[in-house]
This record gives sequence, structure tokens and C-alpha cells, in this order.
Amino acid sequence: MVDVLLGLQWGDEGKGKIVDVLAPQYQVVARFQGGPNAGHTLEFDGFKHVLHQIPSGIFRPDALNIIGNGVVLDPIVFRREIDGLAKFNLDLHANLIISKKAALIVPTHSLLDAAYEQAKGAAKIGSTLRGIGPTYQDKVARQGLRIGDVLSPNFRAKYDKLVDAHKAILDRLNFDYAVLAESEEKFFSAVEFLKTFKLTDSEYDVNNALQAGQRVLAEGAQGSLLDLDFGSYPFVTSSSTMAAGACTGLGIAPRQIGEVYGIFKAYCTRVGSGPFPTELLEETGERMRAEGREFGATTGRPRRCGWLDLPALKYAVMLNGVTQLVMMKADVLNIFDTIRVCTHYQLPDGTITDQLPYDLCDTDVVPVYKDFKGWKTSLDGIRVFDSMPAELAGYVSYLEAELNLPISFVSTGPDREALVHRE
Ligand code: 2SA
Ligand code: MG
Repeated sequence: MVDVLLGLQWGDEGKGKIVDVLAPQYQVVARFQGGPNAGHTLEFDGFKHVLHQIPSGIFRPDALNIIGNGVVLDPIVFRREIDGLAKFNLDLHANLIISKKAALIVPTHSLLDAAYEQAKGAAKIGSTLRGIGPTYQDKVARQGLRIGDVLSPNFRAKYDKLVDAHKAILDRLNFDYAVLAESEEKFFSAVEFLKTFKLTDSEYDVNNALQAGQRVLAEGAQGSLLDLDFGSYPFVTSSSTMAAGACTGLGIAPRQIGEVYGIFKAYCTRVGSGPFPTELLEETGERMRAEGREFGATTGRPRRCGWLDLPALKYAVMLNGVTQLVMMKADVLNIFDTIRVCTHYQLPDGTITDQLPYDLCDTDVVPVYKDFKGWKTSLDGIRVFDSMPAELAGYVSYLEAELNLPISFVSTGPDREALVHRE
């Protein structure tokens, strides 16, 4: 079976940590969408490491890691990531496979990302400027390059054709691309480096592993509320971040999906523009940001912070068919006297609902809150559910009842070990 692990909010739920914890149970860990926009942070043995394109199973020596066809891969970032892993003495050429069908990010994709954002002005998406949108755009327009193209004797000609088309757009948008020459040099050298890795039709690798009875973990990036179809469009990323995306992004049949782990933070964050009904714009939000170290793992941008949003969480649970929940960063709420949860939205006509309106961007919803007494104590060293402060246990039980699902893990700190597992 393939188990899927994904974020139920706007990304940065702490997926990297949970993949790393669950990885020993899996022989294969695979990424199925997104690319260098992701930042999956793992902390263990005093190390803190951020992964962008490489699956979070990479630190487990027995796991095979697959970068699936649904991913957009930047060779320059890939090389930097591999170099960053050198100190861990991993056999990356043996433990990592890249799909030939994954989309190739070329340097002009990041320039186009910046040019489009600049052209949008105040309405910008707040993209990570890693070229994600333009690369998926080329894929959908059936003109993009794929990883397998780097093996073709005509690669340079294919590249030039695509980049000429990009330059025409950049010219039209009056966007200066003088930096391109330098990036191209790095790019072609990084492409040679990429060619030393196993580039395969990875849908065969995944399905052969399944045939052989191996367990596969599909690792989502970003979050459900950034999904291209169901997120707060247009303030979304350009891929399918849902459980369904694991099927198309890896080449597996829907009936192979087993558990769906839904990861959420005990509160909410969002980086980039777009609606965020429970956002805290005053001091409480700033305390949350400082306490939770809420800064983008890829761009360093401060993340917007707010209380937990149940209507949004219920929506994500429904769309993904979540079977188990994982609540992250409970310890960040240690400092608050009162902890709030948005249970419903009040619409402009006064209606109270727990459904998401068609367009959160154009509908001013007012969150309806339920207040909980804070636990105001450290969660250090707590490893079993029964040792949790009563207020936290109450918070967890309330959410389980509302979401009609078990919360299997509660994370109480950044480290691999700081985790309460509920059997
Ligand atoms: P893009 O670059 O086209 O995918 O941006 C579109 C929107 O998606 C958001 N997005 C993210 N949100 C949270 N975390 C992400 N990864 C990094 C992290 C982000 C960072 O782990 O912290 O470091 O800033 C991520 N990637 C994309 C993005 O903010 C836009 O709203
Ligand atoms: Mg992240």
C-alpha cells in the first residue's frame, strides 16, 4: 500500500519531521508534487536540516527516495541540496531516484516568476520566486522540458527553443534578464551533475516496489489550502497538493492508497498573499511568530499567524480522505492564557456556517471563536498522552470529536524525539 502524508493548512505544518519519524516503517519515500518552493525541516542529533526537493526519507539509510513525475525539479537547487548533505555520509547515488517525467526548471522560469509577480503589483501571489508556476505552466501548455530531456543529444536545441520563447515574454514585460548568462553556466554544470544520478521511469520503480510487498510513503509539499483546485485561488501554488495528487504525481492507482496522514499545526500560518480569516494582526500574532519561529524555510519570509481554523481544516480532511491526524507545534501555544479555535464563519448576510465560501478572497467572513483555557506549562519530556496537561488533552479531544478522526501524534517540540504517540 501507499500511505500519503500531507499538510492540511497552508504548508509548513511540520511534514518533514513526521515523514522522518514514520520513514523506518517504509521502504520507499516519494515526493509527488511541488519542487524547490518546499522547505521541509528536520531536526535530530542537534542538527537542523532543510530539504527542498529531496524526500525526507533521505536520512534513513534503508529507504529508497523517489522524486516523482509530478515534481518540478531545479538542477541548481538539487546540486546545492546534495552538497549540503555531504556531511551526513549518505549513499545518495544508491538511495535516490528521479523520474525522467518530472518537469525541468530552467533559469528563465524563476525570472518569469518574478516578472509575472512584478506585473501583478499589489495583487501579487507572494510566490517563492522559484519558478514553480511558470514551469507547471509550460508542462500544461505541452511545451516544457522534462528531466529525461537532459539525456537527449538534442537537449541544447530543446533548451534554446524554450528559452527563446521565455525571452520574448520577458522582453514584452520589460523585465531585465542580464543575470541569465551567469545562471545558465551554473545550470548546465548542474545538469551534468544531475546526470550522474539514477534518472528512471519511476512509475515502474514505485509499482515494482508495491508488487514486491514494500511499503511506500508519499510525502506532500505545501498544503491543502494551497491546492490549485481547492485552495484560495488564485493565491495557491500550481500543483495538486491533495491525496489525489499522489496518484498522478507518482503513477499509482487510487486503490493502492492506504492511510492518509493529515498534518496540521495547533494554530495556523500562511506565507504569501491571500485570504486568512483567523489571522492575528496584532501582538498575539507576533508572539506566536516568535515562539513558533515562523519564518519561511525556503525564503526566510515571516509567516502570517492566526488561530486554528476548523471550517478550513474540515474541508481539507474531507477532500483528502484523511484517516489519521497529526497535530504539530502544540508547545508554541504554551505561552497563551487563552487559546481560540474558529468553529464557524459568519458571512456578510449574517449566516453562520462551517463551510468554505466559493471565494474567500471576495467574501469577508468573520470567524466565530470558541475559547479554551491555556495550559501555560512546558511540554518538555512528555511522551505519553496521559502525561499531557489536562487543558491540552481537552483541546486534543475536542478537535478529535469535531473532525471525527483520531489524532495519532501530538508534536511537543522541533526534535525528532519530542512527540507524543497515541496508540
Ligand atoms: P509558489 O512559489 O508558486 O509555489 O507560491 C505560490 C503560493 O504558495 C505558497 N507556498 C508556500 N507556503 C508555505 N510554505 C512553502 N514552502 C516554504 C517553507 C516557503 C518559504 O517551507 O517555508 O520559505 O517562504 C510554500 N511554497 C509555496 C507561496 O507562499 C504562495 O502563497
Ligand atoms: Mg515548509
